[in-house]
Amino acid sequence: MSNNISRIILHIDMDYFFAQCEEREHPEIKGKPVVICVYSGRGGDSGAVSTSNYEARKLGVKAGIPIYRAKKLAPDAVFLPVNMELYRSISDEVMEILRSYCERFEQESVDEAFCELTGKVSDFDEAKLLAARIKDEIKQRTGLTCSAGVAPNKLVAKIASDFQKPDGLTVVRPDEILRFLSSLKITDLIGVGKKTSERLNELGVKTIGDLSKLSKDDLIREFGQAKGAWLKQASQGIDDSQVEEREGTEQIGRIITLKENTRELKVILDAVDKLSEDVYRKLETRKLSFKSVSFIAISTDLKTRTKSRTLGAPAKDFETLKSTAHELAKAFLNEHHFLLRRVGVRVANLAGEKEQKTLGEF
Ligand code: DGT
Ligand code: CA
Ligand code: CA
Repeated sequence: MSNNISRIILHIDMDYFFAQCEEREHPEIKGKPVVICVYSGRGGDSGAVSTSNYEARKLGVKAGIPIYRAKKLAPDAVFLPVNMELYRSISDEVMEILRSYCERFEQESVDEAFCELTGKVSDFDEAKLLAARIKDEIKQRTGLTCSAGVAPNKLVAKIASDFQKPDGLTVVRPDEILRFLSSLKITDLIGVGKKTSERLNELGVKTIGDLSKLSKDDLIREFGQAKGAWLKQASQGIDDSQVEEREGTEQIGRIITLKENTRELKVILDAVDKLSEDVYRKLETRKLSFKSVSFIAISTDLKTRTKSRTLGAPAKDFETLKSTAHELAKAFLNEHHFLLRRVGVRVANLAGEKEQKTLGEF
C-alpha cells in the first residue's frame, strides 16, 4: 500500500439533465417522451438530439441521433430546442448546494461535479448517509433528481455515479473496487474512447477485468508509454488525481421568492439589494473578484430568464455589483411584461487574489 491516506470522493451527475430542466419548466410535459434538439439552423428538422428523457430513451431516442429519426421513433414526443440559459441557472442552484457540503469542489460540466468529503465524514457509511442527504436537498430545492457515486478516487466515483441511473446512489469501498470494475465494459472507463476500445476488442479484451489481466509492458507496447501505463492503473481503479476547483467555471448566485408576484420596481430593487449583499458577502469571504453580473427572473409560470452583462474589467466592490444588478433589473422589466415570482443575482468569471496579483504584476 502507498502512504496515501484513504480519500472519500463524491461524484454527482444530474439525470437526463436538459430534459429534466424542461420538465421542471413545463410540468404538463412530464410523463411524455421529451426530446431536446440542437437545430442546425439549416431549416426544418435538420440537426441532432442533445438529450432525451427516459420515456423517449425507451423508444430508442438518444443523444446524437438526427432529429428526423427521433421524430420517426417517437412521433408523439415533445420536441424542444436547447435553452442553455435555463440549464445554466438550474445548474448554478445545484452547484451551490453541492459546494456547501464539501471540503473541495470541482465542477466538471454543466451537470456534473466532484466533492471531496474526506474531512467531512469519517468512513464510507457516513459518506453514504451524507450523499443521500445531498441528493434529498437537491431534490427538495431544485426539484431535480441526480445520481451519486462515492469512492476513494475520482475515476471510480464517476463510474459509480453512472452505475445505477436515474436517481441512483452507489458506494464503492476501497476493498470493493476490483470486484466492482471487473464485469464493467472497458468503455465505462472514462478516458477509453472508440479507437482504444476497438483495438482492445481485437485483443479479446471486453471488460475492465480482462484489461487488468494484461501486463503493463504489453499495454505500453500497444498504446505507448503514457496511455499504456494509464490503462494499467485505471483497470485496477487506481487514480491519484485531486479534486480541484476549476478557475473560470465558478459562479455565485442567490435566488429568493418574492412575498407576492410583482413587477413593481421598488420591491424588485429592494430584493436585488438584499441578494447583492448576500452574493457580495460570499465574494468577500473568499476574496474573489467578478467580471460578469446577471439578473435572474422566474415568472409565475416558473419560466427562468436572465439578463447579463460582462464588465470591462474585473471588479470586487459592492457598489459595482449593486448598481450593475439594478441596471439589469430595470432593463429586464422594460423588456418583459410578466409578473415575477422569484428573482436572483449571480456573478461569474470569478478570480482569486493570486490570479489578480499575477495579472497585475505584468
Ligand atoms: P444521464 O446523465 O444519462 O441521465 O443523461 P444526461 O442527459 O444528463 O446526459 P449527460 O450527463 O451525458 O449530459 C448532460 C447534458 O449534456 C445533457 O442533458 C445534454 C448535453 N449533452 C449530452 N450529450 C450531448 C450531445 O451529444 N450533444 C449535445 N449537443 N448535447 C449533449
Ligand atoms: Ca447527466
Ligand atoms: Ca454528465
